[in-house]
Formats: sequence, structure tokens, C-alpha cells
Amino acid sequence: MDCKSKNESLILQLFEVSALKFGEFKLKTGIVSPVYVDLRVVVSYPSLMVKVSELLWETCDKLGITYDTVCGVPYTALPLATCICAQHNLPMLIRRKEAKDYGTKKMLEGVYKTGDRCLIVEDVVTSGSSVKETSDLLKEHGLNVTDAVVLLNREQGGQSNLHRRGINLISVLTLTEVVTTLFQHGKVTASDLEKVKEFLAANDLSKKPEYQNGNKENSQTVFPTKPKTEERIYNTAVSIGSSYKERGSNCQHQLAARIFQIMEEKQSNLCLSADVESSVELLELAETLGSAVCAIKTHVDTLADFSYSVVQRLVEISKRLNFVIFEDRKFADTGNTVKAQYSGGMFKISEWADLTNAHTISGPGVVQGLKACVKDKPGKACLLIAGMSPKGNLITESYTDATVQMAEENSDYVIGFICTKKVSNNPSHIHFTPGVKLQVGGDSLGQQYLTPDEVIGKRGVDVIIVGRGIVESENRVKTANAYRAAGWQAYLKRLQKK
Ligand code: S5P
Repeated sequence: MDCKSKNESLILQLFEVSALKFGEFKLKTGIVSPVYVDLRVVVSYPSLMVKVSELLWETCDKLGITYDTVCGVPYTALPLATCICAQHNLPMLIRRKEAKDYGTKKMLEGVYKTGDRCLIVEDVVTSGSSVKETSDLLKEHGLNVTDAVVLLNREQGGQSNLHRRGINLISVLTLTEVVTTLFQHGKVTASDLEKVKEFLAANDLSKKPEYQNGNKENSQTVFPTKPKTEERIYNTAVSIGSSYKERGSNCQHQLAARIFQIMEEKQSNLCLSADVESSVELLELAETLGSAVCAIKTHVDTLADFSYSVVQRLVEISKRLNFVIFEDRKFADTGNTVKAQYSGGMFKISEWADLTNAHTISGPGVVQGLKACVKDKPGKACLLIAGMSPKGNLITESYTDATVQMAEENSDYVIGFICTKKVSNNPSHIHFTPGVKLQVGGDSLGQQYLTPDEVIGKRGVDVIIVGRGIVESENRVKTANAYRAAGWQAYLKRLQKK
């Protein structure tokens, strides 16, 4: 049975068991709704419960969502999560709604490690507040939450509200699909269909501040990041787990599209960090390794003999060998200062670098300042530093969240991140990860290295940045090709898991 007919048969079954009712219902929020969804009854129909769980699992599987453990939002989704985990041999966690008043007083039951990725399972999403509460608790316990799967999305803004919180909501069914299918099968009237459509148009809770910031009933719980005024829903046919090719053909920014295209064409997700002090050596690296990489990252202020003609030569090589030039300037000052630093001085970075990067510590002004220098150059872009590789760095989860939010708000210029793991579910965002070597380890100054397999395969990033692993090797060409192959294999393996 294909997806469409599976959904159709499920909708009809849910209607038969009165999990979906039409009429006039006053919700706990006070809103009068023409439809009432009560999936609690599903537990009384074991074969239907298994069917629902399988569809939840399959929907995630098709999108290539990866996770280490699963947690159902109490209480209706608990048996659904249990069925998924039992059927697919997955570990599960149980969130308590109230702490026990005896014994350990734990709010989260089960075995997990810090950094484990947890998939949230939910029956119905309206404003998204219950998923958010569960995600908050999981995050407080050190788990990583990026995806939630729901049987029925009531399409009242829950997806946008959760997305602001960095959670990608995957839904098996939408209310529109449910009511349209029931109408096509003669189960509801044209007037029911119209009433639901009108209700949805008038009740987008992502536009209501009290819901944007969390649960209306519990206004103490607030999202840490500023709600966005304009929300962007991703095309669910293309996810962060899709191929570079698909992501490239669906993204708006010229440079992001170009990077995805180069990666696909050259089968390379390797960015060389050309950290050398001599211009001759920089150009030699570009000539010899340019064909194996998608980007070359520079620190021009470390060149002892910098002259503007060097970067002009570099641009010429980048065009010939088809790679992007990324100046790792890590801008971090006020908007006005970074504007001068980006376009002026002796480096004039905005003239020749396709890509640069910035810290977000000083707030959105940094992006505004940089953007102002290249407003007529659509091929220029910036990465925001959402995570760093060195030991003891001070970046926290809420800093990362706010950085992702800043990227969303500046999608005309920001195309991704420097990070050590996937931080955004936006398929247009490119994740660049430094601190990569074929062997794990570190240096004496705090650098920490992970392997291409770990960062691309497990942590879901897109581009590996490799410096000394290549530059200090005996045969740079051979080593660069080994990194290129390792990065690409890890990516192909990740795609196959989809
Ligand atoms: O967190 C970071 C961010 C960056 S951009 N950690 C990093 O190592 N980098 C840069 O990546 C760093 O400045 C250097 O240019 C490169 C890593 O070089 P490697 O020799 O340690 O591979």
C-alpha cells in the first residue's frame, strides 16, 4: 500500500472509532472548534495502535531522521512510543509529568547518555506546547532534541512555534488532509469541510504571542529565543537528510546552491584549511589540492607576505578548479566596525572571499554590518559560528539556538554555520565542521579532533574542514584525496540509511 492509501485507510479507521468528531467543541483554550480529535481511544484497538505506531516510524524513516532514543509525550503518545520501540528494537525514555514523592524523584526514566539524540513522539499537535515541554525536560537532562513526530498536525501554528525552538515537526496527517479525505468518502458534509477550513484560517496560534512563547496555560514557560515575525515552513519533501543535490536545487541563496552543486559534481565535502604563512605555499596548495575540495579556507592575516595580488591569483585558481574561497575572519565587533573590517583595510575581504564567518556574541548588528558591504553581490555569504571545536569553549545551547535564529532572520546572507554537530533542520543551511582528522585526538592548545565518519555520518554535518591533517602530511595530494573519500563515503552511508 502506498503512503496515500495508508493514510486514507487510517483516517477512515480513526473516524470509525470516534477519534475524530465533527460539531462544535469548546477546547480547553476557550476556542470553539468544529472538530475534536481524541486519540486516547486508540489504546482500546490494538491493531489500530500498531498501525499508527508503524506510520509514525515509517514517516521518520523515509525522511532519514536518525536518533538514539525515543520519548513519547505523556500520556497518549506513551503507548505509541512503546510500540515503535518494541517493534524496532529501540531504547525508550519515559517522561514523568509529576516527580514521584518517594524514591529517586526522577522526572525522566530510562538509560541515556549526554548528547544522545531523542525523537519525541506525540499524538496531536496544536500550539506545540506539550512537545516543547517534553523537549525542555529532555534538554535539561543533556539530551539532544531536533525532531518530533506527530500523528496529526492540527495546522494551527505548532510547526512554526516548534521550529522557532529548533525542533523539526514531522507529521503523518494534517487536519486538512483528514477532513478532505472524510469528505471524499462521504463521512462529513461540505459544510463541515468549510467550517474546518475557516477555523484553520482564523486560528493560527503561531501568530498569537501568548502561544509563540510557550504554553498559554503555563505562561511561565517561555522560549528562550525571540519569536520570529515571519515564519518559514520547510518544504517537507526536502529535508536536512536529503542529498546535497536536492538541497541545492531547493535553496534560494546563490552561493549555497553553488556549494551544494560543487560538492555533488566533485563528490567532495572537503574544505581545506590552508593555514600557512607564505603566499607561495597558499597558491601552491590551491593549485595542487583545489580539484579535490569544495572550498579553501584562508586566514589571510597569517600570511607574512600578504599582497592583494595573492588573493587575485587565488580567485583565478578558484574559478578554474571550481572551489569556493572562505576567509575564516570570525568577525565579532559592532556592525559599524565589522563593516570597515570586511570591506576595507589592506585585506578588502568582501572583494575576493565568497564566504566568511562571524561570531554572534555582539548581536545581530554584526550580520547587518557585513551584509551592508555586499548588498549588490548575491554570490557572497556568511556562516555564523554556532559551535566551536576547542576544549572549554564557552558556547552554550541557548547561544547556539539564538545563532540559528539569527541565521533564519538573515537568510539572504547567512547560509549556514561553523559547528561541531547539526544545529539546524533547515535544508538550505550548510553545516561546516572544523576539528577533523582521520584519527580522533587533539593538539596541545585545546583543539579537539573528530573523524569524518563521526561528524558527517553521526552528527549530521555537511562539510569537513581539515587543516593540519592535510597540510602537515607527507603527501598532501594523497592525504587530501583520502579525506575527500572519507567525507564522501560518510555522506553516502548517511544517505543510504534514509
Ligand atoms: O571551532 C573552530 C572554528 C574554526 S573556523 N575550530 C577550528 O579549528 N576552526 C578553524 O579550523 C581553525 O582556525 C583552523 O583554521 C581550522 C582547523 O585547523 P586544524 O589544523 O586544526 O585542522
